[in-house]
Amino acid sequence: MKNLALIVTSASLVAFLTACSPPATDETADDFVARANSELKELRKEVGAADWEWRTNITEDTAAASARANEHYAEWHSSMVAQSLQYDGQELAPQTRRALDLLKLGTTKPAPNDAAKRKQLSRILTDLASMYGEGKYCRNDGDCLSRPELEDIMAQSRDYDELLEAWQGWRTVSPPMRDKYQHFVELTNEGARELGYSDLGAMWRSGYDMSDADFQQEASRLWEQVKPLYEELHCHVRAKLGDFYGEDKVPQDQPIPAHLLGNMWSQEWGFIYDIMEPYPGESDLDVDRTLKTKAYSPQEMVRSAESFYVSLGLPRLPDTFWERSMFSKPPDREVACHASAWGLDGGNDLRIKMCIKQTYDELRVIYHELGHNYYQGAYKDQPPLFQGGAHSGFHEAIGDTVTLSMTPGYLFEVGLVASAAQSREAVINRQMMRALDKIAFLPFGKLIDEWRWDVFSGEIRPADYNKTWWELRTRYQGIAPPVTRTEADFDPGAKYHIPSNVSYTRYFLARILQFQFQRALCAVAGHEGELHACSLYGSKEAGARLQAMLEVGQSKPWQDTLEKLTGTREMDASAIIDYFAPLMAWLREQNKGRSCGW
Ligand code: X8Z
Ligand code: ZN
Repeated sequence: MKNLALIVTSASLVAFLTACSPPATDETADDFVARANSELKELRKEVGAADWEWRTNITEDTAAASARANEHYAEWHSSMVAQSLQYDGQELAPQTRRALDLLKLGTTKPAPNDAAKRKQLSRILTDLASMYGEGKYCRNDGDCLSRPELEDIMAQSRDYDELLEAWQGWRTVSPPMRDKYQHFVELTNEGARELGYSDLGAMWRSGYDMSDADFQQEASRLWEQVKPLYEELHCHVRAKLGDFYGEDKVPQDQPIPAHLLGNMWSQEWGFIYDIMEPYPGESDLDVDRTLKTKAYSPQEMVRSAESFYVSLGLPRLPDTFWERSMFSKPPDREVACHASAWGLDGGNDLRIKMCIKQTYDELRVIYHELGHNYYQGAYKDQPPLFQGGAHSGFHEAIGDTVTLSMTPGYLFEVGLVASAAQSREAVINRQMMRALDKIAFLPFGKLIDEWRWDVFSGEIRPADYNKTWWELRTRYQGIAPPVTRTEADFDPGAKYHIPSNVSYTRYFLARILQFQFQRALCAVAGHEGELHACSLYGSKEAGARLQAMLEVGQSKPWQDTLEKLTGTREMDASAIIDYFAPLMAWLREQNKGRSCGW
């Protein structure tokens, strides 16, 4: 049935587009691509500037200006894709064909080719993102808490009821998004169909240099590879939470209550390390304390991340980065605090936008964001259509790869911890801290788009948005909402990437790829011994190899780029499995006699 739908859709696409597109000109495909590149360059400047203004100062006016700029882009995009159809069926150089394919994929929110609908879509998207960015939970006494404040409670409180209030409180932000989200799905699906895709999910999945079916199979294969790691971690964490909160609160044969994992979305669990620490006091991993006692400013934290990249032989960030980035939450205006990296003006104007807090977790987010910036800076000489990650997972994986080098030895060397214990116990502690972020995240990273793909395909009906969300959360993550949820709630909307329409499989792939990259780069750096002990800090050889990959951008299929770095054309979880081998052996010991699963 699916195939038939596709054929019908592309037939109607041709009919629709040939009716709307300007007559074929004698512009060659190469000339057309050159024009697309030069127009794209200008348009990206316009959209980037408007979006930056809005995300760093959310007002009615800045939202309207961003909506207008995005609408303008959508109009250009529809028209260019229509014009590009004249080259279908022509024999073209592979790079020209690739550029045309990427042009078609040049939006994550395809608008219908109808001015009124385009305007509507653009406005809905800014409304949704503004609602998230401005979201607050107001108590009855009139006291209001922003998302970063609520996240602090989730991370620090160990009081069951206080955690529950913060968890529920943040989810009061999203029910008003529900109707808008449903409308967004209808409009973007219409846009995707006009471009020849069966729905928006199919369009997103087509950006991976393989067929849709193969891509879905790849993602499932990778999940099956890493699932045993997650199951061991889940089992142990549930047992320890049962000890801490009582087995009446955390029943040992049930999913874990979602508000006890130290994170608003239960996606990364590093903040409950204190409850999980395998060998208390065995190693100094308290970077938070150093950041506070040494009074690191946000700028200094960013400088410290930059110096890692510089140690690899990568360039310093430009002055404009330091002048124009937003490092802290301004007191006088609403901003979107969710961290992001910007490569404005074709990568010549790099910036980050964050509300940096003085924690190790945030330091790692800074490394992550700078990974995006170094990628953007490295591919800036590619034509605009090739300025992107080899695939979106590559873009997310660069900064994370670098964080894998923050070994105890590195942290000690740069003065962020007082000692670098090397005992077996210290290794297990360290691995536990890492696993609570890296392994805990895997099912979450996988399920978000599974929900969205089914929403876009119509498999999930709007009347079941919340129910299906929790079904997936429970099935994949083994967690459950701590209070009854109904369709009066819209819990997907309480996660940034849903109202902001950022695809999420990228993060799942990145969690696996970063270990593959690390293994390859550690070999280049001459590291011997266990993978978890490798730090690339100071390795110019590894840096040169990394830079060579970054410069290619999106100009080649990702398989080529991966092969050049790692010698293999397949994404593969064996590196993450190797990396965590010591902890897995330890967890299996701990879990003996426990009944795992949910
Ligand atoms: O959104 C992000 C980055 C910006 S690309 C801060 N991440 C995902 C999330 O926060 O949900 C990084 C890890 C996963
Ligand atoms: Zn990112």
